[in-house]
Amino acid sequence: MIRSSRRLPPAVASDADLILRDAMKSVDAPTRRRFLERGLTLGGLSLLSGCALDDSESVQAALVSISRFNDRVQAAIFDDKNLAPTYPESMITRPFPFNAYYGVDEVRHVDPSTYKLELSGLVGDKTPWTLDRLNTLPQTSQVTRHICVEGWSAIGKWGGIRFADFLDRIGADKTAKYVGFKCADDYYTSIDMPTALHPQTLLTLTYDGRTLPAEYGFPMKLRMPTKLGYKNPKHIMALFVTNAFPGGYWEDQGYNWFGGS
Ligand SMILES: Nc1nc2c(c(=O)[nH]1)N[C@H]1C(S)=C(S)[C@@H](COP(=O)(O)O)O[C@H]1N2
Ligand SMILES: [Mo]
Repeated sequence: MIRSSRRLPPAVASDADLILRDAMKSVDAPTRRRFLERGLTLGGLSLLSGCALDDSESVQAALVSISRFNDRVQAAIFDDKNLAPTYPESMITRPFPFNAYYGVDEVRHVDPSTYKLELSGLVGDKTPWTLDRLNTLPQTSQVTRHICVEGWSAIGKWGGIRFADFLDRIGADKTAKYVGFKCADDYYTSIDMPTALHPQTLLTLTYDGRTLPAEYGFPMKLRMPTKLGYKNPKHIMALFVTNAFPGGYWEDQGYNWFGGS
């Protein structure tokens, strides 16, 4: 039976509030903000999910399923012909902010002389790529806005290889669902194939005209102006093409997997 919290006696209603508030901790911050802005109540959530939600487990499950639904809606409305805004170089944010799940004093330093980008999964040519070889591919650059869910955004200039060209070059199966990334820290993430093929998705080797500095992800950051900051992996060591959902560092802790910006 579907219940409305308005019909609950006050004592139960406040229990309901507590259950909802507790379960909210399991969803990502932007989703939580949207729920709160719309004044989501336990009764409202019951209506959305069509279930009587009377314990924190079922409330949590309902919230997570809405968050997954949100991923699918974002994927469905994603248009690969829709370009993110670009900016004049005069608007670049200086200094550009650093962010990671650790402080700047713990930034990883990858050795360029031994570095090789490892490839696996549904790709035709799995030969690892040295930086010299990556630098022989045609390069392009763009000035775009990076948006972090922690509440800041900044404009920066990244240069590198169009990711779609790179996927062509390695014979990636472009009908596969995901591209996953493993980084030199414990970070990992994955993206949908339409975003991987988007013309503004770049495998970047430079920041503001110089070799990508360590804090911004040397030797390589995948830069996607169509996605939130946490979807943009730095210090990429390996990538793979797959149909098995790979998740991500923050995504596995409740952030939206699609993460569109
Ligand atoms: N390897 C790695 N990549 C990462 C992260 C990280 O902690 N490790 N943090 C992500 C987040 S949340 C943000 S906002 C951006 C920050 O990139 P910046 O330091 O160039 O601003 O990197 C993303 N990519
Ligand atoms: Mo972020």
